Formats: sequence, C-alpha cells, structure tokens
Amino acid sequence: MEIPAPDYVLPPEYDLVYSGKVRDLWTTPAGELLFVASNRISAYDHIIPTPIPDKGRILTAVSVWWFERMAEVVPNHLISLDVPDAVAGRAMICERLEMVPVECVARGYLTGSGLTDYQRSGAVCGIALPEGLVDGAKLPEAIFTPATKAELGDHDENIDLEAVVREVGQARAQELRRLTLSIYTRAEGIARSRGLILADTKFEFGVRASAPDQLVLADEVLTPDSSRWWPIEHWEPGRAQQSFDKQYVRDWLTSAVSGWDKNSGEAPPELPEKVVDQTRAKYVEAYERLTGQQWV
Ligand code: Q0Z
Repeated sequence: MEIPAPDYVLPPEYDLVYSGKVRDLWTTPAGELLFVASNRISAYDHIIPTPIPDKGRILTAVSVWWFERMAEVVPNHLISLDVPDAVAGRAMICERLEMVPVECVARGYLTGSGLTDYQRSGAVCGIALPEGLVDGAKLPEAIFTPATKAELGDHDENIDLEAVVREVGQARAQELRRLTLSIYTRAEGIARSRGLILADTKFEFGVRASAPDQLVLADEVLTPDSSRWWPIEHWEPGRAQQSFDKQYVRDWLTSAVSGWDKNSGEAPPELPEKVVDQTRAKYVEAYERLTGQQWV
C-alpha cells in the first residue's frame, strides 16, 4: 500500500519512525514520541487521496477526551499537547513504551471479522457464541478478541487467549483481557448515554521498562478510526450497519459516478468537495455528540 508523504513539515530534529495509513509516529529531540493524526482517510483498504480537513484535530481531541475519562482505570502514554506548530491540535507527545505485540480488541456487537469467524465456526477467538446471531447483533456480554499485528497492508489475524498466553505469558495475557474489557465496558456506557453504540474497539498497550507489570494504554483510543461507532437510532441487527463517519465516502466510491471498482486494484479517485464536506461534518458530529462540546 502506498502511504502518501506527510502533508506537514516538522523541525529537522524530529525523525519519522512509522507512517501508518492514517497516522504518523516521530521521535522528538527529548527522546519521546510525537504521535500525529493525519487528515488521511481510508476506505475499502485504500488510502483515499483527498484529505478530510480537521479529521486529525478531531480524532486527537476525541482520544484525549477518552484518555482523561479512562485515567482512573489505566495509565496512558500521553505526556503533553505542546507540539510543533506544524501539527498543532493534531498531535500528542507520548511516552516511548515497550509495546505489547497483541492487538487488544473488545466486541460488544458482532460484525466484521468477528461475524466472519462466527459464521464459519460458531466462535470468535475461541469463544463459543449462541446460535442465530446476525450482523450487528448485541452479544450477551462483551468479549476479548485479540489479534496479531499484521505487517502494513495485511489484515490482523484473530487469535485465541491461549495464543496470547504463549506470546506474552499467563499473567500479562489475563491483565490485557481484564483491562480491555474494563475500558470497553466503561466507554460503551458513556457512548450509549450520548446516543452512540460502540460496537467494538482496538487498544494497544505498552509497558515502561521501569515498571513492566503495569500496562499503559497507548496509541489513539476509542476514535472512529480505532472503533466502530454506530448511531443508536439507526441500529438494526440483521444488516450491515451504516458507518458513522465513512458512509458518504463508501457510498460515493461504490456508486457508478465515481467510476472506481473497489476490487480492481486501482488506486481510488479524489473525492468530490460535497463528499469531503459531508464527511468532515460527520467527524464534527461525532465529537459534538460524544463530548457534548461544540467543535470550534
Ligand atoms: C505505536 C503506530 C504508525 C502511529 C509503535 N507510546 C508508544 N511507544 C512505543 N511505540 C508506540 C507507541 Cl504509541 C507505537 N505504534 C503504532 C503506527 C503511526 C502509531 F504508523 N507503533
């Protein structure tokens, strides 16, 4: 997958460590990390060439909002928002951690790869589920469905708890599960009270070398990029749910007018201004619904 060059310029003392589909990671002169949320958007496993204005700032604000609300459950990697002007508002100075090599996913609803695994085997990550569940169904209780971190461009692979135990040991595996479910359950309740279903979400944890038994929440958290958010008023199990943020992009890309075939292997086209504006408005709406604050 082609990742576009960052659309901002940092002082020369910053070094690029990773560029992901939608976020970039740099080292800072002080030996910390600068985590930048780009304005890039992905759909159908492609990066769309047209940026969404303010997306990076909104997702950063959402992450910070959640870090504050989860701080009594788990420490996090955020140090400060005092970042270079070029990325003001859309970057965080973070503690450099030793990352745990497991994607920690919690699901309260069944869709995506969880649904695929369930339809094949009746289970997700070794957890047997009741018969008859449909796309979008609420699960009897939230489940921990870890995955391996795939190379860039590949898909994560769901694994069972035993595979996590082999990777990180029994005690850390249990703690990953406990924290993942505890953060999800708390966040799901908050989101629901604001009219949003938090269907599933992915966390990444790390540890400080000085305190290897204390997991620290890293990355971005509980954003539309790391989670599936569904507007509660449109939730209807038995069909694919509309994406809160990306539906206009998907609908346009798959409509005849875009001229693009998502299975062609071709790079997707630029988005029309109307689709960009509608999509930006969805990120603003997500922020405002969740936080109850007005987006500047
Ligand atoms: C996060 C990622 C990408 C952004 C490494 N606090 C931390 N300490 C050490 N490593 C990380 C973090 Cl957050 C870390 N990632 C994922 C990839 C852009 C973040 F391309 N990788």
